[in-house]
Amino acid sequence: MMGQESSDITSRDLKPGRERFLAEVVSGLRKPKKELPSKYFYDERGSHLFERICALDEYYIPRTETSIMKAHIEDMAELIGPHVLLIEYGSGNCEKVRFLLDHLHDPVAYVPIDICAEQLLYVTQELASEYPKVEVLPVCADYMSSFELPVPKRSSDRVVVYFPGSTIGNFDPVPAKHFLEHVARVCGPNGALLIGVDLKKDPAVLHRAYNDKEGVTAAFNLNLLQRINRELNCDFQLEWFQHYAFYNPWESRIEMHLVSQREQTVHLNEVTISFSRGESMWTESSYKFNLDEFEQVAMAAGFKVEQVWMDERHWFSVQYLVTT
Ligand code: AVI
Repeated sequence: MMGQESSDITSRDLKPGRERFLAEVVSGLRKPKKELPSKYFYDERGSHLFERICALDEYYIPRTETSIMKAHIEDMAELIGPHVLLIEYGSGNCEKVRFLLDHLHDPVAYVPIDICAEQLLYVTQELASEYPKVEVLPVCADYMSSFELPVPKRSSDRVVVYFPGSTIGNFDPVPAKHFLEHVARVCGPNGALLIGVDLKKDPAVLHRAYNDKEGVTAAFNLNLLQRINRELNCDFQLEWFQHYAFYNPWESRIEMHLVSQREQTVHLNEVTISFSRGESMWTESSYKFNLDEFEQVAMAAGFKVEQVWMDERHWFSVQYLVTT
């Protein structure tokens, strides 16, 4: 079978530029409680490290989500229906969507949206030749910003957004609501969202998942500083910062930090930032939900929860939401 030529793929590069990256980093480091934006984890090395995290024994999310998808894919495909335009936010290596595409009924087009341009282009070219009947229209963007969706050649019956992996947990509550409102608008009146949502569980399980023995999560966290050094002309000394992740049960979230091991100063272009010993930069939150809490969030954003599938231990859920 002939695949689509790579030149057929319209990749729209709308990712944030260097100026915005610098502005976000400087403003985060000037806050009384320093923070760095987690969306910048995913440069080429960060994306590879994240793939390694996904293969770790301790990091239960991909395994559990896949088992739920395998057990219920026929029901999911039935609910989604034929001739859909499928959009995936944060498509990464596009591994998970293959399984969905294999079971959907004649999907019209697939729009992967990701911030990592290198990976997006390479992966979607492969995907386009594997699925010659599905028009693949990649968009390189920070998905919190608004952008125009590409229009497929064939018309679709409905727009369905796929958002696996519980990436929704990486948003704070207000941005999470805004993001889901944005998704509801993109889906339109007859639209739907198939979303992975990580659930509350024994904090010891959560702690292990973000503090793996091999130190891959630590390397992923520290890679953010390496990226800032390289792209923003900065001089973070990586050996003077330590990965620190813990579950905060009052806020229902894993917090990832990088903690300064000594008093030090760091230079970012003309800006100087001082750190005291033990001072932290907050790099990521990963919220965990119970079903009622997530339903409230979904309803506030204009969705109705139509179906929830879970694993036996109730560690993770895949949910099918429709626009109201
Ligand atoms: C992408 N996201 C859902 C991951 C999570 O579990 O919050 C990112 C991650 N950070 C550390 N390990 C994995």
